[in-house]
Amino acid sequence: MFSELKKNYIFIFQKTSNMVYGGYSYLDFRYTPSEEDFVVLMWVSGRCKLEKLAEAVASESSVGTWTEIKTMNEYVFEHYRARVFKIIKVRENAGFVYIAYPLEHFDVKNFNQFQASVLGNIFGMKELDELYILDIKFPRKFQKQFSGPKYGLWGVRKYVGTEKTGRPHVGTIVKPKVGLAPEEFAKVAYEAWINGLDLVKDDENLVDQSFCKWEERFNKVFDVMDKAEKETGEKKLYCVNITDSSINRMIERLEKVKERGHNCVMLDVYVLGITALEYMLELTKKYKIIVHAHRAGYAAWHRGNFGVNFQVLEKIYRMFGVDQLHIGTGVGKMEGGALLIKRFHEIAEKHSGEEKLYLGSLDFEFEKHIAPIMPVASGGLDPGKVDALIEIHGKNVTIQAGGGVHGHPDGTATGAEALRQAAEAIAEGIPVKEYATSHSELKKALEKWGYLEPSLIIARLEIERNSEILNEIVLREGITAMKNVVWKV
Ligand code: RUB
Repeated sequence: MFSELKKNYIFIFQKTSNMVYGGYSYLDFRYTPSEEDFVVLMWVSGRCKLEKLAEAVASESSVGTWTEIKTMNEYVFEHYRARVFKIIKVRENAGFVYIAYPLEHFDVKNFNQFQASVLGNIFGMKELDELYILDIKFPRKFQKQFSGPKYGLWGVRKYVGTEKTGRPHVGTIVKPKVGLAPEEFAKVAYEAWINGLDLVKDDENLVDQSFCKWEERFNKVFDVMDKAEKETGEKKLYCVNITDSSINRMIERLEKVKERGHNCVMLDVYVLGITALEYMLELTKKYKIIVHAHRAGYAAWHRGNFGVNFQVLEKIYRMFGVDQLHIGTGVGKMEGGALLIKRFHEIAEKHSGEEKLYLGSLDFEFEKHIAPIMPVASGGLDPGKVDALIEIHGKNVTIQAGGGVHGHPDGTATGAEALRQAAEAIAEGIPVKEYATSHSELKKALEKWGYLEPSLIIARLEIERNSEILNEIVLREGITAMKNVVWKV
């Protein structure tokens, strides 16, 4: 009974769906995207043939609508329409779709308008069962409108003084996430800094609660940071969270940060949205303040069958110019396997990269002036995971541990020492496990949390050598295999 109904429904739908894209064809398989086109790679599945679904998406996200319109003219269609230039069918009604959008379709440096076009209505189209934007290639001319990070990876390294040693930066998120009073918070921060950590940060959900008012916390932490810098002779970072739904409140906080000559703020970039982020970045660049970007909430876009891969957001954040960005760990508590997170690391650190279909990644190339950003690996880390983590990220990374510092059997001070020792081991090229034999703080951390053998991660990364097989799997099984197998490797 149910299958009969379903069959009828699909039949009726296919009959009536002849008009979804309004009588114009958006398929153009002979088209080669120009230097000025945006290229979008997406996974599409739905209730009619893949070609039709692709046309519907291209139409609705560019110049078309569900029916033929008398106001359409040749010029508009030729100049502003999106072109489906490649389709890889996995099933009759599902597959990978490549669409090119002309630069002139979009406003100048108005990302919201781009989002409303390419990442807008199409998610609500009823003929689609799945729509996942895997990647976007941003044309160079578009990138030229953005200035990129003021500091980025090398600016932050210069500030902290690690350009020469090249050791990973180490930091902590004060835990519990929320609840400590300013005095208690500052005490934890001080212990972390004087015992070797470079960075202390607020958690994503701590801003200005009644038990820990922003200004009081900021002033107290700033004072102990100053003290810690004098005592250790090292530059320290405090990523104070200024995120707010009120721009005015964010500006007020930023002014206070600037008045005290502080170096860094944190923004929850995904929840802020691009408008507020752009505005705040203009100010932070003017005031010469480093921006640490926490991505809380990104996974609402990134996971599931309707969504946008984090790598798209990452490229946007780099172009707009955050200095350090959470990109996942590959070994910790958050989603994302070694291969996927390695790709995210490349997008943060490298100038260019080749296409990797099995990861859903197009090739990329940043304009020269768009500097690399400092990748932040955070979430479920502890010193015993550092060797494995470095296999994915290399040394250009900030390693953050909340639980993995404050959960040390001897508390925050010893936990901070242990994490710094792990970073020193990396700088000296000695395995953390070996370094632990002569460093009791590190040894105790490994005893508590164990040691993740880097060989396990190396084996996962080596799977990439068989990229042809990975591509074959993805081309045969589609996004399910990509997400459930390749992304989890
Ligand atoms: C870290 C923590 C961070 C996550 C965010 O705490 O909770 O907010 O790293 O995740 P802990 P991501 O070290 O105790 O796990 O960096 O993936 O966005």
